[in-house]
Amino acid sequence: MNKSVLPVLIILLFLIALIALSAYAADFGLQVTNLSPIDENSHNGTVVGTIIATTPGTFTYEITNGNTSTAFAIDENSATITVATKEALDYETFQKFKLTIEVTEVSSGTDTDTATIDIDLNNVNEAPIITAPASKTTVENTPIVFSGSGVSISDVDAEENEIEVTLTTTNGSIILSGTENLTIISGTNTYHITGKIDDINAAFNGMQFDPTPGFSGEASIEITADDQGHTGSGEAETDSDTITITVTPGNQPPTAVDDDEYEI
Ligand SMILES: [Ca+2]
Ligand SMILES: [Ca+2]
Ligand SMILES: [Ca+2]
Repeated sequence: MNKSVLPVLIILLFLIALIALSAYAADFGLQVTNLSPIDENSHNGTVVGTIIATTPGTFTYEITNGNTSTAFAIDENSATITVATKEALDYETFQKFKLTIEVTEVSSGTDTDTATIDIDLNNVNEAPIITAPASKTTVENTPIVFSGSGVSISDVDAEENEIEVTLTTTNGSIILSGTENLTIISGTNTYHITGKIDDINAAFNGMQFDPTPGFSGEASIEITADDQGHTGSGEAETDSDTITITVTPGNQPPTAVDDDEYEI
């Protein structure tokens, strides 16, 4: 062997040994207990599961990977995993978290083992959201047209399922901009609309409110949305909103006067 290579080789072997000693991957017989899928949006502090080291010793625990948006916390002594950020538990974003837990034996300070645990989220039904202006103003006998996203419905988990929207008007009536793919049952000043959200929003884009002819004063459109339970566990969820419409008096046509009253 070339004599100049020998010192380099010795140093390399020394470094390799040092690295091996400084982080010894031990086997603590790690087990996960009480782990079960949890509902999205679970409150902070909800217990998710516990890690147990089955070999004798005292250990500390730390989440080292997979903890997106600090969704979970682990008690470094008891190894109990809990929800830390409920907003991070969003089924529509993540259905599963895969956490890496590093376990260190206290007396050595360097002996570590790792456990990987999968935490599945359950979908919970979340409420629809109505977007609508709080108020509008128009002149007597003059319609209001809601264009663009002036009035619209959203629901993070309704997907392609049908929801139900009810419009109730006072002192006026509604004309939808379309009825494609929708089931509509109309009554006196009420419209029950069933369909997919995209189709309902298409019908709302260009929707017209006609004040009752000759009426001035306060009118309104009340909107309620019921997601029919789509999708996830739990009850059907609803939202409601009211658009207050001020109808101002318009120019009145001249009133005919009986000429006889002015006869001299
Ligand atoms: Ca969600
Ligand atoms: Ca959901
Ligand atoms: Ca929903």
